[in-house]
Amino acid sequence: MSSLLREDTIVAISTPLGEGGIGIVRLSGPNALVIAEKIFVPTSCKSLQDFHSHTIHHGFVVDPLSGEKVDEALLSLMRSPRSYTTEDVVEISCHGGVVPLRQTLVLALQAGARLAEPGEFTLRAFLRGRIDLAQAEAVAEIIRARTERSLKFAFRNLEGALSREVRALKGEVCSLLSVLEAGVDFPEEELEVLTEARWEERLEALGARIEDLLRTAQDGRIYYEGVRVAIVGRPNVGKSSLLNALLGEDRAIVSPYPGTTRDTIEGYISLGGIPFCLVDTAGMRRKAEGLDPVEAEGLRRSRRSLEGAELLLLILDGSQALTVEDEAILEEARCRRGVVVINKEDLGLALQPEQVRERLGRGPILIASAKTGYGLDKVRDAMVEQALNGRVPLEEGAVVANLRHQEALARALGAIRLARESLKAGMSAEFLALDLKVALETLGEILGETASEDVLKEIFSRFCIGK
Ligand SMILES: Nc1nc2c(ncn2[C@@H]2O[C@H](COP(=O)(O)OP(=O)(O)OP(=O)(O)O)[C@@H](O)[C@H]2O)c(=O)[nH]1
Ligand SMILES: [Mg+2]
Repeated sequence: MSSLLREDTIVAISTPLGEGGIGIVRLSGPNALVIAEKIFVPTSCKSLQDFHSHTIHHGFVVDPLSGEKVDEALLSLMRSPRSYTTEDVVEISCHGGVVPLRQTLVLALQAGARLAEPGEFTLRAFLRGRIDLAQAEAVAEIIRARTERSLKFAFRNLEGALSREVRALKGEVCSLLSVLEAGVDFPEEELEVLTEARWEERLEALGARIEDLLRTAQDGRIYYEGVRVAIVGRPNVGKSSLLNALLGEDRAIVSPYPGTTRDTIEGYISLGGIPFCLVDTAGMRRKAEGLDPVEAEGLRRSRRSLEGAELLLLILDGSQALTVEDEAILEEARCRRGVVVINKEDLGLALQPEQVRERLGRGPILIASAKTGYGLDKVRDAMVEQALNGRVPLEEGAVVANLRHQEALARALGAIRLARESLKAGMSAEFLALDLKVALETLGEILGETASEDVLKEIFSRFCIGK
């Protein structure tokens, strides 16, 4: 870990590159002030060294060699240890253009700073002990959050919801271990300190708590990763119209001619806090013969979308009786999660939900009109319900959103189960202790206490530069 914690001063542009109101160049490290002093001239003409922590100063970014002003800017100063990294941090808010930001960055580099690696500011906050690894990862989750709900989960973890839970689990494992170790020192009293039944109970409760946490990973994932929905149906039933109506924009071409959509078209919406990726597809035809190569490729893509989607939005034309093509698609959808929409309600219904039910079995069948908007709220609700698949929305507590955490928890659970088996098999206390130590170490990985340098590098390389 020590080789990752370097004593130099790093710099990066911390805002996205492009045109914006402002852009920020951030410096962190023991020489942050010395370097900033070389390239920033405050209008007050005071020395930066005299500025109090957590103050903002107007001035100019100046090239120290030519004395030329590069940009007008505001400088914020956060002295160690009350800063993001716990080091001295200086942030220069420039005008938000690529050139002023790049120039300021180059001047800082020439003045002795080193270009920060991705996530290095957050890495320093972690290595210097301001946050643990689970919290550092929550920072990346906040930046990547795609809905309000996933942001809420990530924020809870930044505030330490997951870390507290993991620490509590570690505390329980430690307490069991200390009892065991006392027993090892006095073999004749082995396990007597706690009766065997009490051991079973405690191990079981521990396992159940880890299982609860793991369950939030499954339930939480859809809020982070979203749900892929394929809009399928035969040509001309109104798939693209429904995509447009759900997105509230004119995304896909709609026409009265069957075979309008040839390629797959994607759009994103957030429903019930879940990000949905809607994929409009080319109408499914029974026979691929007689299609031109573009249509044939469109059909192949439709198939791929149908197979790759977690949810189907199967569209039928309600103004017509079921066709052989509809039946074929309904047959494929039988074993899939999804919502059937009987569309074109405004034209009068020639197709009743019962007729669809006979062919489908389970799953919601709704009547709607992409044209008038009739029934679309019910379609949205049904999509959320199907996506949740009987799970209740997660209202409070820690939510595991990260594969690394999930994997570590699963290993810890495995170790606890092994411990229970060792106990049942009447193995000696050493074996039990071994399993518990594995659980302890694995839980420590989540907080970063026992994470290797490679693991840390891997995690922080996925951050953006300047974070
Ligand atoms: N009256 C009425 N017409 C609709 C409705 N939905 C779609 N249409 C019409 O049906 C025709 C086909 O609509 P599209 O959305 O292009 O159908 P599609 O399923 O995407 O068709 P392909 O891309 O060819 O597979 C268009 O003329 C739409 O205006 C509806 O709810 N009511
Ligand atoms: Mg279409």
